[in-house]
Amino acid sequence: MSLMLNDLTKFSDIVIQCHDNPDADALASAYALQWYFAQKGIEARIIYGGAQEISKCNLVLMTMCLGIDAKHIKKKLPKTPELLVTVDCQYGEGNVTHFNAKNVAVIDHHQVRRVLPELSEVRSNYGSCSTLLYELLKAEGYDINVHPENPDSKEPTRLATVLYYGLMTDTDGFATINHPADKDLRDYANYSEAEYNLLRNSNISEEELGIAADALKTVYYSGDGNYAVINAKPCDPNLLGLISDMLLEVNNLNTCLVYCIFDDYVKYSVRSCVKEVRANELAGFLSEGVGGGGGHLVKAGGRMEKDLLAQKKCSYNKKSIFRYLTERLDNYFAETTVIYAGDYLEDVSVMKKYRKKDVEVGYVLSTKIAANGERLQVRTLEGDVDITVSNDIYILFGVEGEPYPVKVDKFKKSYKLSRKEYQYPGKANPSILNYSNSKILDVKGRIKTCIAKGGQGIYARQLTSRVKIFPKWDQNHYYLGTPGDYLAVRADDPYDLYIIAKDIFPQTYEEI
Ligand SMILES: [Mn+2]
Repeated sequence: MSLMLNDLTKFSDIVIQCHDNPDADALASAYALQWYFAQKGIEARIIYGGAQEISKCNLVLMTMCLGIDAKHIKKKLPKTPELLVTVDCQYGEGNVTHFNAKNVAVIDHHQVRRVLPELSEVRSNYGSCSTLLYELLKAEGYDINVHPENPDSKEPTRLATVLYYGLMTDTDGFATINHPADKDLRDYANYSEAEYNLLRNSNISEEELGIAADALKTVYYSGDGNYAVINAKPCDPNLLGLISDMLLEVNNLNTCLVYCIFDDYVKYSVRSCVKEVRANELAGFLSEGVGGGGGHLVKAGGRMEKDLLAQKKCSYNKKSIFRYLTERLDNYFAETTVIYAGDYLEDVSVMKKYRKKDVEVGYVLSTKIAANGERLQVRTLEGDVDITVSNDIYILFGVEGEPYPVKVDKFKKSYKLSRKEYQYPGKANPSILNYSNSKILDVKGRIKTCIAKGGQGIYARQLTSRVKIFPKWDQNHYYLGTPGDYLAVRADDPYDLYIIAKDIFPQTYEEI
């Protein structure tokens, strides 16, 4: 799965679809793709579905003043297009209204959540889809700063302005940028300052300013100082985000929630500025069983459905919803233990001792799969961990193929090598991302077999509440354990604590 824009030009009847309630990044990406097709003499239409027509002022401005012609389709497309390309979203997702198409392509920068069509390009660690369009255009030899009809002109281009604005809005005003491609677009785009400033300062309407002002007067601060909550009047999700951004600025406040109640659902926005609370994890926790939530480390959001709240005996009124959310937040903070490995000792005298079964697992030395010094993101079962490739770091693959980074001394102490050929248990490669090229590494063929030595064993106990462990090798990201998972302490190093997932533990360990 990967595509060049060129692959799409064999079609002539093309529709570009933004997600429902399009945001600036979706519109910008659609515009850039339409621009590309126009260079190839193909007229593509931009559409979006969903209940609502674009109403946010900056987006209206984008469509009116910058001439982005996006059609709101209320029912069906008049005719089935040969090709439908979703931008800033994936075909089949909940917020992407279904339209029939003979062929489908996906261009997106969110997490991959479903089987993608053959024609797909998803770069999940890009800050915006605009960045991806910039990269795809570059790959076709197009310079976003050049006017095709007047290559000598140094005037800013509309394309550069739109992409720059799309990136800005999706990265919290460039604050959350970390991918090099995002930085490239930010630094390279020759955007029109006049148009950009107008867009940037047309974020909310007078009415929305009023909603925000009213909302800010009704802050509830939790007694223990852990969080603050605001119930705003029904408003655009972007405004929710804006209110929560402002709320988080309060000193001594590290986590906050802003929500509004619609007829059938509650929409909320979560912010956190401390490493002990991942906003996306908290957003998911709040809606567990009643909806869904997610996002990024600092900014996240979600929704809770009215009918599912009813099943949890939460009446659908202001008071009950407020109580539901604050109880959930109180639980989250009260029942979560944060452990910083290195300065924490668990009382192992009350824990049972286990040894590793003679299970065969896989290993690879990190320098065999990437260049020395490169940064990798290893997606373990308990969270993403960043490592720097070196001869010191091995990656282990557990019984279900799940990757774990491990230091050389620990590896040599705990595992013996085997000549047996390794069979990776999963279908796709484990998720190990190389930051330098944003690609998932192809490691399956390079993994060798090793056998866990019983070693000194571990002490373990099953968790009854949430635990977050900052391991010794990554002080910025925690491993999350939820009830049922196991907290393990190495018998020969009481400072080495980690989490073992509940399904993995019985397969890998036996009591001694
Ligand atoms: Mn986006």
